[in-house]
Amino acid sequence: MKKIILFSLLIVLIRPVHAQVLSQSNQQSVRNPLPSPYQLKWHEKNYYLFIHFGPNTFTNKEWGDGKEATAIFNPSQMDCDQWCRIAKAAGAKGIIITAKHHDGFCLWPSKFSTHTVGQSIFKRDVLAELSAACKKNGLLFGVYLSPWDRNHPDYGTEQYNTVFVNMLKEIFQNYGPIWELWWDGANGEGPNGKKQIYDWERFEKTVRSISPQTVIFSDIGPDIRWIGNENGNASTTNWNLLDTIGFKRGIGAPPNDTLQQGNYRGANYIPAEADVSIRPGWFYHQTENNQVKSADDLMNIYLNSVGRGANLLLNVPPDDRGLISSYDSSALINFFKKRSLFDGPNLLKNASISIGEPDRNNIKKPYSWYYVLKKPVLINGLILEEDLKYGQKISAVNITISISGETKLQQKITTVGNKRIILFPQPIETSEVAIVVLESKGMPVFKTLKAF
Ligand code: FUL
Repeated sequence: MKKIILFSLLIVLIRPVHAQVLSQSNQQSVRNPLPSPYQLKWHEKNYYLFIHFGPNTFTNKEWGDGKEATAIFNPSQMDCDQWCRIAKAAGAKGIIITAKHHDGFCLWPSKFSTHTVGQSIFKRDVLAELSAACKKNGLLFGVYLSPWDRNHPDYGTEQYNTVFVNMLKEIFQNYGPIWELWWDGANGEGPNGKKQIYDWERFEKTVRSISPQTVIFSDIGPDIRWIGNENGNASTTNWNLLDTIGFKRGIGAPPNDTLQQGNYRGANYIPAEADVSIRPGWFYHQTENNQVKSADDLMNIYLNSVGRGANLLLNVPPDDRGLISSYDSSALINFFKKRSLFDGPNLLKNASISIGEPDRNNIKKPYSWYYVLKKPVLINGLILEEDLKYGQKISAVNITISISGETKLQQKITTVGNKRIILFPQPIETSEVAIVVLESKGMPVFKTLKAF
């Protein structure tokens, strides 16, 4: 026993505390899919904005039928830089815009449709302006392109697959780099009453050949999956793995609770993104100005998404002037201020730490991290992060917060994944923190163990 503690202390002395890598002797035995380098980078982004903007902004609808006159789309003061400045001030890492929603209206002057900004009196190229503003403000730029199109005359025929491929080419060749592509699952009838059989393989190949670094979202991936609801809630157990055999993009995904939790033994690495709107609708409606979510609501959503290992895609729709309204921006900024709680120094930084790990004589002994602080401190909670380049492994952790040996809080959690934020009901005076990994697919590797 003494030997293990001495050995662990030695490890602690020679390694930085944030890279809690234990010995390589107990490597994972279970097959565990790993993320691609692009998925790993995507995990780091945590939180970014969604922009729903188009004819619906002017017609007060959520789903346009594709028959809207192009003259409808005419924002009087559109300023993509304003969207980006607000996103940046609110700590968001990027913006994903509805380049084309189900009504088929293209926010860029596509050569493959007659229902675009090019035919409108507005004339300006919204994609070009947003892509430039994102670059200028150091934000990532992403595109939502609805496969369902209620305007295009070719919809419902094989020719439409070529139209969609051509649109993808236009966007990826002219407006890149594009960080995330969003394929909506909604799939209804086109103007001629027909449904489309999508050529997903061809769509994916088109994107990969021009922009291999883009991560592609749809209900079931290939790179990012939907969280199974539109409230921004991940499950407390959230695996970045998913079985997709037997399911097809756009026409059949696993049940929503499976999307929320992922699959423990899933065959593919497809982490979840939680999308939710700051307002009841996805598009701007003046009547919803008083229903903008408060900073407290947004904080709860953040804890239930980012705090459970998913990424958060928060929709903030510009109004009919083409600006984000002050109702939304002030909620976003207050939300940002609240999140500063997590950004302070790691209160465990100066603690002495001992790490336990199974040995040959006792393989049932759990991996554990014990922190003892020299002086008691008030802590609000903990942030745990797995180093996902080794795969997601942890499935049960016991956390004990004590002062001079007296337990103040004990909590059992399941998965950790990209990030697990545990916010205590109130700050706790603490001198010891014990993190015991009860179940893991092989050796757990933490990137972060932080008290805030
Ligand atoms: C859904 C769409 O039908 C909504 O209009 C919205 O775009 C949402 C993000 O996805 O499937």
